[in-house]
Amino acid sequence: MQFLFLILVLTISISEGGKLGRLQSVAVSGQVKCEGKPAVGVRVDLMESDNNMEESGIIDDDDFMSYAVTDELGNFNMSGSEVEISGIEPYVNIFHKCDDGLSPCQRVLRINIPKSATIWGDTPTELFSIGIFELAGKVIGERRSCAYRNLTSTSI
Ligand SMILES: [Ca+2]
Ligand SMILES: [Ca+2]
Repeated sequence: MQFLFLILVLTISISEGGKLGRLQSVAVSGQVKCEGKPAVGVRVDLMESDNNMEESGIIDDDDFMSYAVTDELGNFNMSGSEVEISGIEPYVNIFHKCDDGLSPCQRVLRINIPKSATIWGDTPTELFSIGIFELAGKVIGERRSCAYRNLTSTSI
């Protein structure tokens, strides 16, 4: 009987997008500034970590869920979902050139989103806000990336 139950659970789980686990989702918003002015045209990726203690790609590539580009006020707002057995661990990567001079590529600022902001299912019921974030100051552990360097000309 327990075995049959297990088969049933696995069948239901696998049917959701071909990945093992259950669909979960998250919604996030925020406003980014550069030296007090709205940071316009900044790319923000909503990711799901599969490398809790390491950089993405060491164990497995983190999952890309969604992205947004900040509007004329520096605001972004997006939601995303991912199938996973355990709870999802969402974060945003903000790719920007604020206070970066002529350095190649872009600064990448990572902000983790708390698990309390995630929900089972495909429709987030609450919006997690990172608030207003000033990009100029360096944050310990920030990286650089050339993934979206073509956006640089239209970004700050
Ligand atoms: Ca994960
Ligand atoms: Ca994952």
